[in-house]
Amino acid sequence: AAEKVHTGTGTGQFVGEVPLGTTPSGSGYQLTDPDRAGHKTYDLNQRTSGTGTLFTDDNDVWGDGTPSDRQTAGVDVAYGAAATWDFYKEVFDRNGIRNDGVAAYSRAHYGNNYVNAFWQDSCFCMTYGDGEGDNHPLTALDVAAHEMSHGVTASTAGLIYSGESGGLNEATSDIFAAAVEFHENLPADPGDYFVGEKIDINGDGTPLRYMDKPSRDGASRDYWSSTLGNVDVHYSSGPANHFFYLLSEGSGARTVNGVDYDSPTSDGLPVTGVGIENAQAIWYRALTTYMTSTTDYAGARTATLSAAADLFGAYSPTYLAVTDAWAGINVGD
Ligand code: ASN
Ligand code: ZN
Repeated sequence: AAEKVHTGTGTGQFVGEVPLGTTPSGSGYQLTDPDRAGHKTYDLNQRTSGTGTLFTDDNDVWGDGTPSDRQTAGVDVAYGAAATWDFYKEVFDRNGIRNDGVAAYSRAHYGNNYVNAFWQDSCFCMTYGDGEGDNHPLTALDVAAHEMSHGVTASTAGLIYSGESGGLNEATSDIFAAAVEFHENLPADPGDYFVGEKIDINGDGTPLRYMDKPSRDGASRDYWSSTLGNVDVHYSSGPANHFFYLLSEGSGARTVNGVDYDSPTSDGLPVTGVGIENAQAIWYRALTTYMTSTTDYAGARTATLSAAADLFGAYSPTYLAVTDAWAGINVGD
């Protein structure tokens, strides 16, 4: 990632010690990021509406890495928003969620024991709960990137949040969550093909979702089938997440960034990976140029093939890898 202009330093629960964009205010500072269109981070103070209060600090040293310090969650989510902003800007020259240069805003400490995080187009904002026991907050980097990417999908393809298009909508958020994490590659949270591995939502150290073999979570589908559209969108995302993993890294056993994966294919045929940077470029172009609100898995295949043809040439090795990765999840041949 490019060097970030900043004035503050924070310690999050998940990001570790990081620079933060802050703004002098009175005798102190506020958590308003001058380098990302003034993105603001608020403390909802356990409320469930409004914006609560903007995080402020007197010496520009934020959080202590524990959930008992209210600023800690602010550090994690402010950094997550900044990393996501930087990813879209640096990698795709996208200027904010809607590509209009306008910052969203973030709200931490929503409700009591609230075990979720969510994006809303209506406020152009994202919101984070403190999790079970108010100390497993939903504030990790991949969660932030997942939520903000719902805003990108809403302002581009507009994939309807049910049926196969809903699974593709969810997968798009998981795909860019992984991509942001790899792009940032923080020592405290290196890139991986898991979603939510830091927040320990299951209480046993397992991630929320696995992209190499989505059924590892006990509910997600690995492969497309004609009943996929009847499945919850967080599980019908599985085959598209699996497609993205296969296209990035290829099938079979592999260690990436220190993590072991073993990715099967529905047809038993091998897939050769093209790297996450090429795979994310294909998915982004497909999302922003070819997919529509009703795109299904078959449509996503043709959208990514059109994108791969634009970026790498029709019938190029990368284009053919896209074909193989879809075949690997039982879409096309
Ligand atoms: N955190 C969830 C998600 O982004 C919220 C939801 O169900 N939409 O998928
Ligand atoms: Zn989602």
